[in-house]
Amino acid sequence: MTRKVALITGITGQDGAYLARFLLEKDYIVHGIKRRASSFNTDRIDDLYQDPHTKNRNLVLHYGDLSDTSNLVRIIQECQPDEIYNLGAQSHVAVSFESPEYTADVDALGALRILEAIRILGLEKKTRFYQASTSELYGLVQEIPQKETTPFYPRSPYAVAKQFAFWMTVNYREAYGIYGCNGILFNHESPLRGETFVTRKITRGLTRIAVGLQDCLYMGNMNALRDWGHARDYVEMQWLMLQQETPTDYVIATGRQYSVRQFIENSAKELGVTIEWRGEAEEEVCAVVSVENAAVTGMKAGDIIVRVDPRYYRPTEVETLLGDPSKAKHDLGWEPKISFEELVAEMIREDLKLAQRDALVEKSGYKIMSYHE
Ligand code: NDP
Ligand code: GDR
Repeated sequence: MTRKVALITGITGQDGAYLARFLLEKDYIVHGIKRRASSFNTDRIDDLYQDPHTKNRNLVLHYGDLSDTSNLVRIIQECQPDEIYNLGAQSHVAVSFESPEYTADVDALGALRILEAIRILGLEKKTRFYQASTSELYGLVQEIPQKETTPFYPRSPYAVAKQFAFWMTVNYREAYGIYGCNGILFNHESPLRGETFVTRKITRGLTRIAVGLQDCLYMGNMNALRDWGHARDYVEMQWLMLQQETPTDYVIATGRQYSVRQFIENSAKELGVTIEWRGEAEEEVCAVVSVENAAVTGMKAGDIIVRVDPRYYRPTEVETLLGDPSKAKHDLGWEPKISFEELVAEMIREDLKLAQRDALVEKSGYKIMSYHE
């Protein structure tokens, strides 16, 4: 039997790394697009890397960019993929307010460029297309919980760009018969999550405080509510969507919701520390250690370990998101396997290892650069 070929844009990101692993285990030949950078940027997939001199490679990386049409056409022509997973994006909502035009170019037009490449190359019947759509489309929510039929109300340049890509995928499906699907994924996290997204910022920050590398963690809107799942569960669904007879769009979520504050509380609990919230006005809210753990030397009773910094507020915020994944369960038998508690525990465990390593390096007299964003 001939092996299936997949092309992943955004292979160096969180989902790209989990999806590449998943597809390689299913015996796919995986091609990925990585951006040229002035230093190595493939940490998340370094364990999968195969030297270009290896014969019959299963994983092939191509330099490219979603803003570069001719590059995308050439790569797609070269690898003739059975499946394209468009995961590449400027994916940070707050950053999209600072770089709206770039975000639109990559997140909106990037998807269109791939869909057009499929058409130009006459691959409409061969190549299936997955678009990484998002719960951010619901923005100012019109219905709780959100499902496939809930109206969109995007609240950031990121979400507006993703809405364009969503409808382009639907339009190319209807107009040209391309097998295209949108996965409307709610937030999903893991130890590979980018350091500036809220969950990873919390697990990284608290573990660094725990080992004495930093004093306090500065946060934005801690009342925001999210439906957080694990990336490992969600990439399985991305693949499943492309294996059906008829293409359609799916909400992928857990159906459970927590606040940013609860994420902080659970993370502290994983470290064996209890916190108490103080402060009335939103900007004065802070988390104080109430029960310490002798093994956690950087957190003593009475220490303020979390404060608010309004610089992390967004011009328009998405206050609450809660997904209804019933359609995915009904049609594809998909259910998330990893719980919120397990997710937090895994992220704390992995970040604690990194913090302990960094503390050791600092103790040996070397400076570790630490960014707080
Ligand atoms: P990441 O930010 O971790 O990864 C984004 C990937 O896109 C990286 O490989 C990045 O490359 C690449 N990329 C960025 N700009 C370009 C560009 N101009 N051209 C080509 N590639 C580019 O995101 P996630 O893995 O978390 O998310 C994957 C996709 O799913 C994204 O499209 C995101 O918007 C969407 N999504 C994510 C959700 C989540 O909760 N994680 C939920 C819903 C949707 P580099 O490594 O060089 O930066
Ligand atoms: P989000 O994720 O915007 O939902 O987009 P993020 O983790 O950045 O924010 C979640 C919520 O936490 C609040 N928040 C903070 N966020 C960050 N990053 N930093 C802070 O200090 C902070 N304090 C509070 C935010 O205001 C927000 O309400 C993610 C991305 O992965 C998108 O690409 C994806 O489409 C959506 O999830 C679903």
